[in-house]
Amino acid sequence: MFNLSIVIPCYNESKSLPRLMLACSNACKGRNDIQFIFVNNGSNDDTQIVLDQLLSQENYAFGKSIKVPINKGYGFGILQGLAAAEGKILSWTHADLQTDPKDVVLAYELYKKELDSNHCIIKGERKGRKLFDNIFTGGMSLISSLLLNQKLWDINAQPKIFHRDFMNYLTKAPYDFSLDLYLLYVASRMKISIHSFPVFFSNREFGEAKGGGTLRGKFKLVKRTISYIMVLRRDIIKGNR
Ligand SMILES: Nc1nc2c(ncn2[C@@H]2O[C@H](COP(=O)(O)OP(=O)(O)OP(=O)(O)O)[C@@H](O)[C@H]2O)c(=O)[nH]1
Ligand SMILES: [Mg+2]
Repeated sequence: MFNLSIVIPCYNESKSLPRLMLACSNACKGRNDIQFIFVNNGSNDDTQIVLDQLLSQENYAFGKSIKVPINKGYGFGILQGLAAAEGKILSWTHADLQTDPKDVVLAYELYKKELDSNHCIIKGERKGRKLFDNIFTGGMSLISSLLLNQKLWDINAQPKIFHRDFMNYLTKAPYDFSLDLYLLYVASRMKISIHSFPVFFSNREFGEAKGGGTLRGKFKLVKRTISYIMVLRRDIIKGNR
């Protein structure tokens, strides 16, 4: 069994993959307790071809790929990757080279230090971003915290890392970008401690920014996040979550 599984959802990331794979290889150099799972999340570019080609190389034996035939959202892809993960500790991060896969290994070391029970979550806190992006994130964190009555900060920062037992509590995980919020919300409601550590976050180099990177993306993210928070709030009232 691996100690750590790192799930990396890939949606139309064929251009990022060669450098990502190299970065993953550097991140786990000299150890054999780490497994990488690359999820081709229903891409319509050459992601699968590039993944197959890279993973057939001997020096990338730390990784395996799984394929979601039709894209059903970011969260769905991650959940499929987590279901295929064999590690005791599970995690996810992004494929677009905005965060270094080394951060996950660092998070794992922090996790082991923090851990006196099975229950804690380690997450990144993004540094090196533009002022506007920081203000946006601050605003979203504040709104989410107030509406959900939990202290939540830099929700979409990567990576996220937690014990595999925690999966038992993620029974109503959403299939879209709200998965990061859901994980932190469930942990926070259960009084599981969430520790942040600084991660450097750079600009997207290849491919198209599909999430919160553009103004349009930000608008969609706010709309979706608020409507998802309302779903969570309704469930709190009903006592379901
Ligand atoms: N948008 C999107 N990304 C996905 C999906 N599945 C996996 N991903 C991956 O999720 C990661 C984050 O997506 P991005 O589009 O970069 O979102 P973001 O980092 O919030 O925003 P940007 O600043 O626009 O890059 C990337 O590694 C994507 O390849 C999906 O269904 N939609
Ligand atoms: Mg990104």
